[in-house]
Amino acid sequence: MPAPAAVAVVPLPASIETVGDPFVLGARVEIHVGGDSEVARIGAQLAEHLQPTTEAVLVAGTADAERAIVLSLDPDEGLGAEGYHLRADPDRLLIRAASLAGLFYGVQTVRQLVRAGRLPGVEIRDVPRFGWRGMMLDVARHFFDVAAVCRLIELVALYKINVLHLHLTDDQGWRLAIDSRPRLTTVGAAIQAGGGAGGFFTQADYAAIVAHAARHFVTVVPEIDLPGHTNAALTAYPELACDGVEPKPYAGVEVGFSSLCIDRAETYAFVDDVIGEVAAATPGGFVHIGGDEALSTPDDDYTTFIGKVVSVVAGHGKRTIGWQEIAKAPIPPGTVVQYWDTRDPCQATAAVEAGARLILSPADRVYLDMAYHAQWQLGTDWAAQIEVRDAYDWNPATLVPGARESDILGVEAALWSETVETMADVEAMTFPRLPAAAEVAWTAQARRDWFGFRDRLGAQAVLWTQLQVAYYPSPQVDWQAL
Ligand code: TNX
Repeated sequence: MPAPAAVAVVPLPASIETVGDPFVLGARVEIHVGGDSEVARIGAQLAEHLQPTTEAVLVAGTADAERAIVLSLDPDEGLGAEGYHLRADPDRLLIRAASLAGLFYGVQTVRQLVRAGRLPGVEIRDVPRFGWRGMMLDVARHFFDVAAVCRLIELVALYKINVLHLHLTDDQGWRLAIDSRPRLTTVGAAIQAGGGAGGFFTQADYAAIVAHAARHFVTVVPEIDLPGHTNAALTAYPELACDGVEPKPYAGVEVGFSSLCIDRAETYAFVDDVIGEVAAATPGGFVHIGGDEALSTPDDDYTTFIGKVVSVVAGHGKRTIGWQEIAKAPIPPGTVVQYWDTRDPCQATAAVEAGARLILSPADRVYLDMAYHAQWQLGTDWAAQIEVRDAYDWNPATLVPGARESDILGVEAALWSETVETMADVEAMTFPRLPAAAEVAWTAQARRDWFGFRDRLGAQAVLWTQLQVAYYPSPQVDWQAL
C-alpha cells in the first residue's frame, strides 16, 4: 500500500509547496473575516465544517491574534475570478482571493487538508483550467427532491464544481411547475420511470435550490428538453402534438419517440411561456434547450425549430445551451453546445466552426449512469463501462478534432436516472467518478497523472465516511477510511 499522500487535495491545485510546520487548530480557533458580510458567511461555513473537533469563532475585522485563520478579500491578489492563495504556518492560516468564489474554494481546500486537527504547512496558489465544471442530474426519469439536490450540491461543491445542470423534463415526467401551464405538473409529473409516483419542484422549491446552489458558488442551469423527450408535456397538452392525440404516461426508458408539432403557432406560444418563466426563475445566464435524440422530428422541422427556440431564449435575456445535435441547425455564435456522443465528434467540430463553445460530456468518460464494471447492478453500458481511472485519464484538448482549448468552456459529468432511484444510488454512481471529472476540469493537463490522483482520491474517503457518502470503493484505489 502506498504512503498516503501528505497533501491530498482534489482537484490538484495549480501550485503547492510545503513550507514548514503545521497549523494546529486546537480546541478553539478564531476565524478573522474582515468587514464584509459575505466573507463572514464563508467564514461561518468554514466554522461549521470544523465542528465538532474545533470550536471556531468568527471575528469581524482583522485583529492580530495567535493561531488565527484569516479570510481576506483582496482585489489585487490576482489568480482570476476563481483563484485563491492559501498559506498554512504554525501561527496563521491565511486564505486570500480577489473574489468570494476564490475564498470559498480556499475553504474547500482547507476541508480536505485538515487531518487530526491540523493542516500541513503549505503554500498553495490555485486557479482552474476551465470556468465550467459541471454536474448534471436527471430529475425527470426518477425524481429527486429538494433535500436530495441540496445534499448533492454540498457534496460536489467540495470538488469545486460550479454548475448544476438540472434535466427537468423528459418523456417520463415534467418536474418544474410552470404557472402559465399548470397541467405540465398537475398531469405531466404523475409518474416516473418504472411507473412509481413522480413528483415536481414548485417554483418555490426551485428558488430554494437556486439559493442553496448560490451559497456554494454553484450556478443552476435548467434544461427543458425540446422538441423530443416531450411525452410528459404532451400528456398535459395534447394539442402540442401533430396528431392531437393524448399519449399515455410513459414509464419505460426508450428515447426518440415524442415530438412537439413544429409548424404550429401554439407550439411557439408554449415554448415562449415556458422559457420565459424558467428564465425569470434562473439568475444564471444560461437556459438549456435539450435538442437531443429528436428522432421523430423531421430534419427540416428540427433545424427550423432550434433556430426559433434560440431566439426565444435570447429574447428572455439568456444564452442557449443545447446537446450536440443542435449543431445541425444554424446556431448563432455564442451558443454553447454540449458534446456527449463520442460516436459523432463531427457535430462538435461543426459547432466550433459555427462559433459555438463546447461543454465536454463524453459519454464514455463522464456519463455517471454507466456501470463501473460488468457485475455492477445499476446503470447501463451503452457507451462504456467506466472505472474511476477511465473517468480520469483523458484530455479535453484532444477530444474534439478542430477544437482548441479556448473553444472549450469546460467539462460536465452527467447522471441520467433511468436506473438510479435513490440518493444512495446517486452517490454510488457519482463518487468517486465526479471528483475525477472535477480534476479533469480544474487542473492543468500537464500537472495531472493517474497515480498521483489515485493516492489523493484515496484520502477523500475519510471525508466521505464522515459525510456518510455511499461511494463505490473502487479496487483501483487504496481507500484510507476502510
Ligand atoms: C442518451 S445523452 C441521452 C439520454 C439518456 C442517456 C442514457 C443525451 C443527450 N441523451 O436521454 O438518458 O443517453 O445514458
